[in-house]
Amino acid sequence: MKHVLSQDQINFYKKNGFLIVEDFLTKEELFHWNDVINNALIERKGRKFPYSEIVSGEDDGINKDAGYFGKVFDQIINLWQTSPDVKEIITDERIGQMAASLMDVDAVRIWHDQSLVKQAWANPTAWHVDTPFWSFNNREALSIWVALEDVTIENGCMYFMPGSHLHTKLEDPGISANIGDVFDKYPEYRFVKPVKAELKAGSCTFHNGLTLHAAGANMTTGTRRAMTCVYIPHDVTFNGTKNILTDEQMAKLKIGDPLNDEKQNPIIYSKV
Ligand SMILES: O=C(O)CCC(=O)C(=O)O
Ligand SMILES: [Fe+2]
Repeated sequence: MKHVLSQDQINFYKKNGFLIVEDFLTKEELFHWNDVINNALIERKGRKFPYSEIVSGEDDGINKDAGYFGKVFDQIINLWQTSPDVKEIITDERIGQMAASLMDVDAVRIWHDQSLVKQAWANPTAWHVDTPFWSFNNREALSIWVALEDVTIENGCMYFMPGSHLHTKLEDPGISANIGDVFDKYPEYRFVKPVKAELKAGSCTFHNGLTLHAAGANMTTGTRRAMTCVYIPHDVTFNGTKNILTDEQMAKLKIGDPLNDEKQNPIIYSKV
């Protein structure tokens, strides 16, 4: 694993809100990640969360664009909680250290992981920011996005709006089927050229949750498989948003409480 980031890479990330790390995983590591993630996915049988029977895509019906989002990607969340092997790769202290240096914090918690598979002819992922979906207000929280197979323009690579993390807001701008709707909220980016992130299998990106990003449609007969995980500063506090929290956790939490449940959001890296 290429886990040491140079100062140039950190500076690039801070300025642009994303970073591409080529050949992040070795061939052997990539093989192992694919193996354990595939097994974990088989075991989950399509259930979106570890603790509920909702099948990925089926909760889509409540949305005005019913049917559309279920065909953007299969989203399976917190595989680390149902697979010890996925836990080992996704809570790797070295990834935590990379996240800490990009976020400029002393300690890092996992928020949630997710497997994102665009099936053949999947719809594009509309332009959006991530942070407004999460249960805390924080401008540093980020995601790693690891390509488990070659990711190209044809099968739905990601795109980033450089520098947008410095200007977007924590309030929810929503997401809809129209890929460009978010630019009604951020018109200053409507005509900015995005950076595309085609990745060889085993390469990865990091992106700040406030960076405007999107992904293309899958115009191939194959899949586009990625493993992603959100990492957060260790000391974020609850803002009232449910996101991936369980009903039991929601019942206990008050706005302003620390999100420090070691079962749900363990610390995976600490400087001291
Ligand atoms: O994989 C995709 O299509 C989108 C991923 C994404 O939005 C994210 O990781 O935050
Ligand atoms: Fe996103």
